Amino acid sequence: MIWPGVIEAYRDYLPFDADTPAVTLNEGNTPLIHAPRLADHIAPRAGLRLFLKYEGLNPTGSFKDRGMTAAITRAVQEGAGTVICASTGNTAASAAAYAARAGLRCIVLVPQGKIALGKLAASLAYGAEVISIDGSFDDGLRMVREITERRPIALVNSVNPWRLEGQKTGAFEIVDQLGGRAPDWHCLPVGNAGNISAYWMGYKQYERGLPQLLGGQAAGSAPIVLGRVVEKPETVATAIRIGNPARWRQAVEALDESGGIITAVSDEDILAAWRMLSRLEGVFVEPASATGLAALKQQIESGEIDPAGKTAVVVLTGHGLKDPGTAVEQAATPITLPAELEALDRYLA
Ligand code: AN7
Repeated sequence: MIWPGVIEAYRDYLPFDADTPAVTLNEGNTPLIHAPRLADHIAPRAGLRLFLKYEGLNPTGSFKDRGMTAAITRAVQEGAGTVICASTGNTAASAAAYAARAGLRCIVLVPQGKIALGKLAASLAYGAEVISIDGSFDDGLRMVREITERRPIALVNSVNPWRLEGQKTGAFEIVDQLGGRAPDWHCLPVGNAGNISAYWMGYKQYERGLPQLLGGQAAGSAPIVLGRVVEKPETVATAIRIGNPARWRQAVEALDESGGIITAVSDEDILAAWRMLSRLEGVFVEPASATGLAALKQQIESGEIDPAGKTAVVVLTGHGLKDPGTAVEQAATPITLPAELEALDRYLA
């Protein structure tokens, strides 16, 4: 069977009519990878069942595709000709791809110099008009919110409720993949706070149990943890370099309802978690995507989370190839040898 994408797969749970044609790239159906080596590393001998929801395997390399299929399907239904978003990169790439598929004009605003190379490359390749602004994601979001009040352009940031409708399907898949019940802990990075809000909607709607939510923010961009807007957010995890999340209130509600935790993790801990994912389990993600794991490790170490016999799912939101620059910076330099057998033999000695 061909996986039809998240709208067809879960249409009964989504507010689309039966005959609305989906704009889809067959997103979703991403693997839930069992990670016993990693579990042993962060919680030795605790019997933690740890799973990685590898959202980097979506068509444009991030979880954004789940929400974008819904937002673009809706935009087409409403007769939009142009869509716009502000983005730290992944929303831009996803919007650009689905807009291309639907034949829509796509405009994306990105913070100059703060978007990872793979995201810029993809947005341009899909034919979006990429506008680099001398400001932050938050500045861009304010601009696109205001311009869409003034002009007939569809806003496809996660302030658009259809984005959350699509993204909540991640919760349905996790429950299905775990054999019909929610995990004990659901861990993920928090930037604009759309995804954590969407997952909570999904778990509640599916009615197969509720997890406790664990959200991780980068320490230099942690408005929800601090309880105040961060004017100049900074972090190596550029995807979540966001100082004033649009879904702030909804995320706090979800955290409270679930008995969850939101915590800040240092860039150093994000990169350590990022390295663990590649080296212990062979799963390459972009730095922001490791934030949920860094948060889980921190909370186990501090004793806030008891891992004994628990099931935890860590959502890995974006693929490692999104940010090759950081990956190369963080890695050892490749070894250089003459093209001679003896040189290789000496190296191996
Ligand atoms: C890899 O692309 O905000 O809390 O403009 O790319 O739902 O915002 C990206 C966010 C986590 C945070 N991981 O999710 C954008 C953008 C990755 C991301 C997040 C993002 P939200």
